[in-house]
Amino acid sequence: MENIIIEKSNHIGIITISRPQALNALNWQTLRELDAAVDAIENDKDIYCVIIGGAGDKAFVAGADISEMKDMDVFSGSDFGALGNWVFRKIELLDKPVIAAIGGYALGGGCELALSCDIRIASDNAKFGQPEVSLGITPGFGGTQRLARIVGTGKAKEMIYTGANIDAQEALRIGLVNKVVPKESLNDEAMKMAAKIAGNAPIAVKLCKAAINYGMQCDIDTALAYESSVFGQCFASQDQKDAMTAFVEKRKLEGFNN
Ligand code: CO8
Repeated sequence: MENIIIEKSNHIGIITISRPQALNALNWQTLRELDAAVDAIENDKDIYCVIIGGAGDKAFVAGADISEMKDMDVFSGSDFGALGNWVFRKIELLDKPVIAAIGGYALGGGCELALSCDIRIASDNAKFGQPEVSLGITPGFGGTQRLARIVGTGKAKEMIYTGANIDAQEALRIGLVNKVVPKESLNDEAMKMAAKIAGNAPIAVKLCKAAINYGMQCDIDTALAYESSVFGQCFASQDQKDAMTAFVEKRKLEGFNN
């Protein structure tokens, strides 16, 4: 891969989008590589939590690649939008939590990539925006849908209609990000949170993600029935046996084995 770096450390998978010459903008190639990277992470059962970041401290991702989009027509534009939506939905549905570590600009497709992750940690120099209408297009990688679900329709419409950027503190205030940290400690903070998640029972964490995602799309009774079913499934896992036995025997559990 040319524009994506995959690393692994202590059950944490790290995907870095690295096209510094274009502030990590997503072109066809990068989206295809990201798709393959997500597949690789999904297939690695030794990875329990994932971090997605951008190379350098200036940008997470400065959007979809404008120089490639400039000459697209209705067909290639639709295909490009569909590829982005395919990859971001795959991230959203990945069977392990994904943390976006957002250092610098997260604009257009970059903001949309962050929105498809479970948790967003921003550096204090981060800037978020959906500037598509200033370029004659709509958000095309899920922005009109996920932004409204995360920050509410009023704020989402303001950001999308004005195309104006907001800073990290405003993103925190409206619930777009979970946490803002000094830019020097962004990677450490993301690793710390990922390690905390990866230290919990992987099957339970995976089922929590599935239950929250599924429940947000259906009525409360269906959602609660789904929660009961995943709760029940946990009792088939060795993790549950080990963790509860350790608690009752007042000893520290050394780790989960699934
Ligand atoms: N695409 C391509 N190249 C980019 C992009 C981008 N999105 N962003 C930055 N670059 C390139 C610049 O062209 C420049 O290249 P070069 O050095 O060769 O001139 C290099 O990165 C550095 O950028 P700047 O010199 O502009 O750096 P500044 O610090 O002056 O500005 C900004 C940083 C403010 C981030 C500025 O680069 C900018 O405004 N970038 C564009 C941001 C943007 O509008 N993003 C949204 C794009 S639209 C989108 O994402 C739609 C997603 C859905 C698509 C669905 C398709 C159907």
